[in-house]
Order: sequence, then structure tokens, then C-alpha cells
Amino acid sequence: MADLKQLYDAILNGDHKTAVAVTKQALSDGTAPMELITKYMSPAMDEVGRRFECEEYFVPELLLSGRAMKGALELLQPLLVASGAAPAGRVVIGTVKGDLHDIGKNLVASMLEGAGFEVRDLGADVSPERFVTAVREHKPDLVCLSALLTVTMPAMRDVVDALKAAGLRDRVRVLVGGAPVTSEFANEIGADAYAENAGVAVTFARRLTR
Ligand code: B1M
Repeated sequence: MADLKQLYDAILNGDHKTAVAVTKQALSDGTAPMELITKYMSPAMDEVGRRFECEEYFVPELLLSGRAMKGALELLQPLLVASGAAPAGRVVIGTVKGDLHDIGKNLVASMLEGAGFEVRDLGADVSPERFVTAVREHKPDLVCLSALLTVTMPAMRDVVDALKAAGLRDRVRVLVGGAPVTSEFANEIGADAYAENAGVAVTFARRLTR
């Protein structure tokens, strides 16, 4: 049986090898992927963030923990993706310009795929122009924007404005999320909804594309 506290510790200590090994063991024990994410992996990243804020950790530690988290998450992603069902809708997703945080966005993308959405992931640091081009090309029902930095939140407004300027805003719904984002902010920039986590993002995506 995997000792799941080791998964928390491995992510906190940026130990990629142990994070991957414990995740593999936990999956073969039959532990649910979402339990690993919500009980061990996300809390470890929150603690990393707390240590960074009080200057116990610095950027190299953020990078190592991010790498360990991604390694573990990559094993879980195929299990979050369902099979067979007809597409529930089309989604374009990305982290906005200037922002390199993609772990939460990747989780939202996997959960949307798991819920049957066809997802086009543009990656991180995505300019408003690239969102507009992707909307023209892929004709999604929904555009999903992620931001983890207070300073990149205004880039979400830039995407909404760019969609308006391109005459595309009426054709898509816009869902925003990420730790500093709020529903008030979503209203203020003219987005359709705000989701606080990946599960809620799926609920809203379903609602917005009905
Ligand atoms: Co940075 N970073 N980081 N970082 N980093 C934070 C975000 C920070 C809160 C840490 C802190 O100070 N406590 C802080 C931001 C403060 C602020 O502006 N409010 C911060 C900072 C300051 C920085 C730098 C500026 C540091 C520096 O260079 N001095 C720099 C900026 C680089 C840039 O982007 N231009 C930086 C860099 C990095 C790394 C690259 C080293 C690395 C990211 C690696 C990667 O993503 N590939 C990193 C990391 C790992 C973090 C923390 C520790 C963890 C983020 C994470 O992956 N969490 C983070 C502290 C924290 O969040 N506690 C921190 C796990 C993930 C599952 O959660 O992404 O929140 P999260 O996603 C959640 C929800 O937010 C939501 O669903 C997910 C869970 O279900 N969600 C959505 C996210 N997107 C959504 C979209 C939706 C709906 C829900 O709909 C569309």
C-alpha cells in the first residue's frame, strides 16, 4: 500500500522521482485520482506557495515542486479523461499572456475532456490574438481562461475585449478561473462565469454549453 503522506512530502520537497513512484503505487492500490489531487497534491502546492510567501522557499523550489506535481499529474490525466461519449461541446483553453502557471489549467483541461468536451489547449502565456485566432479556427462553444498572478488578471479582460473587437464575443461563452480570480472580477470584465476549481469549471461548462 502506498503511503500517501509521502506524495504530499515529495511534492513539497520537489522530489519528482518519489512523487511519480508513490502515485503509481497508489493507482495500483485502487486509490481514486481525484482523492490524490484534492487531499495530497493540491494541499502540498498550497504549502509550497505559503513557504514562498514567507521566503522559506524561492523560485528554484517552486520549479522543483511544480515539476514533481506535473509528473504525478501526468499519470492521473489519462484516468480523468473519459471515453466514448459524444462531445459535450468544444472548448479552447489557455493561461493568459504573461503567466506561465499551467498546472491548474491542465487539470481543468483534463477534467473537461473527462466530461466529454473536445478541448483545444493553447498552453500558457497565450496572447489575446492567439485566443481570437483559435476561436476563428476551432469555433468553440466556450473559451476558458486561467490566471494565477494578480498582475496577469487584466490579460483576461484583454481577451474578452479582443473577442468583442473581432466580432466573436456573441458566439462564445467565456469562463475564467485561477487562484486570484473572483466572480466579481469575472462580472467586471464581462466574462460569463467564474469557477473556483476544476470540478466547478466542468459544472459551469456544462451549464454554459447547454
Ligand atoms: Co508561482 N506564484 N510564480 N510559480 N506559484 C504563485 C501563483 C503564488 C500565489 C505563490 C505565492 O506567492 N504564494 C504567487 C502569485 C502571487 C499573486 O500574484 N497573487 C506566484 C509568483 C509570485 C510567481 C513568480 C512571479 C515568482 C518569481 O519569479 N518571483 C513567477 C511568475 C512567472 C510567470 O508566470 N510569469 C512564478 C513562477 C512559478 C513557477 C514557474 C516556478 C511554478 C509554475 C510551474 C507551472 O505551472 N508549470 C510556480 C508555482 C508552482 C506556484 C505555486 C506554488 C503553485 C501553483 C499550482 O500549480 N498550484 C503557487 C502558489 C499556490 O497556488 N498556492 C504560485 C496547483 C494547481 C492545481 O492549482 O493552479 O491554483 P491552481 O489551479 C486550481 C484553481 O486555481 C482552479 O482550478 C485548479 C484546481 O482545481 N483554476 C481554474 C485554475 N485555472 C482555472 C481556470 C478555470 C477554472 C478554474 O476556468 C477556465
